[in-house]
Amino acid sequence: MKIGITCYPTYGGSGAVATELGIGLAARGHEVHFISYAQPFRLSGFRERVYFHEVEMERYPLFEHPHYTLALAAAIHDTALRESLDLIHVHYAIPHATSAWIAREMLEDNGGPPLVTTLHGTDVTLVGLHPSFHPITRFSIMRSQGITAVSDFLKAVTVRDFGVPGERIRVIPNFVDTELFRRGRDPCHREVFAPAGEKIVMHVSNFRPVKRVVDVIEVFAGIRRAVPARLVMAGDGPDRPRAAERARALGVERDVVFLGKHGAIEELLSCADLFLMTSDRESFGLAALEALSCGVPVVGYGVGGLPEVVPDGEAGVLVPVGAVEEATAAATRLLADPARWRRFSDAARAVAVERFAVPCILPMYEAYYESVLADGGP
Ligand code: GMT
Repeated sequence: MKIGITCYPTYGGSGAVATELGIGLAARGHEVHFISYAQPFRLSGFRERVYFHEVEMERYPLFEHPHYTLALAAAIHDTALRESLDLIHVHYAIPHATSAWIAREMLEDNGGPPLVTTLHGTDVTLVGLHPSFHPITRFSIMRSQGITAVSDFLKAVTVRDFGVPGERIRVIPNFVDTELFRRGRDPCHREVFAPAGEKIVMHVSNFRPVKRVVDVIEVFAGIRRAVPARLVMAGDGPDRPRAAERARALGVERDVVFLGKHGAIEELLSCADLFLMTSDRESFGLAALEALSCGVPVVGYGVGGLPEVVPDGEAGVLVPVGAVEEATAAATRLLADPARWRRFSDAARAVAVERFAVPCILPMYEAYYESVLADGGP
């Protein structure tokens, strides 16, 4: 199959999943064409059957705001024609599903390759809900020949808030490369982050308000009072200064490392002892899954699709949003009890390998593509 994939190329779960999917499909013999404004951050090195098409943005003084949605539509249209794509798969509805719809309309008699839209999270739970975006988001989702959601939670929200019939949405969970994300990798940076044998607590995100990174700092400060530990904060975004300020106010700034954006998260997760995810909404929680795959138990808020990923009380502990003290107690108990930690760590790895590994999920996408190609959808 020749598949066009559009995603955000920047640091974030939807771009990571789209890229890993493309790489995995190419490894299974498909031809994959990424179409975006920059090379996706996890797409490095040469890979057979993988191509990247950069969206050209013409600058013109009249355009105070560049027309990315149109430029992307033109690029999808052009790639579909030149490469004879069989299928277009866009990740994150806004504006990708709209651009792809325009591209299909431009193709003769609307007979372009079918469009599959994967809903990831705030395209449905936040941005898409805004009154100015809701109608066009709904329209673009409904005009897709295939619709997937990354969790049962996200499917239910899409049905409830957008009126999309449930039978039109297929849940295909995110996945993880369990060979890459595993414990005991070399290099392992434990010595660098925890030279005195401290426990390593980690958080990875884009530091947007939904991630509540200040809560991460507060939980860590509580852990730090009971267990020698260091916190590694990977990623960047608008709330980083607030998190740094909170760390200073709580007197733990010397034990918190702000790494900024990092391209090889697996090298860090492979030697972490605990992962914190304190988002107030999370349709899936890919970073948590990557932690589980490295045998790292997750403590976080039990919102959205996260409970579908992290079995509460087995591979992690999930508490209500804002329950900083409960999260602190759960995290401290895990880090202070080696036998309990080992049980949780083994369970974490098992969840990733048995339910979310590439061989479990990739064939679901292939089968779904086949069904969309066969009859325009399941
Ligand atoms: O929706 C977003 O906020 C962005 C998106 C991303 O690109 O990082 O995150 C969403 O998609 C990820 C991949 O499917 C999920 O793991 C995240 O849970 C989800 N984010 C939210 O729901 C807040």
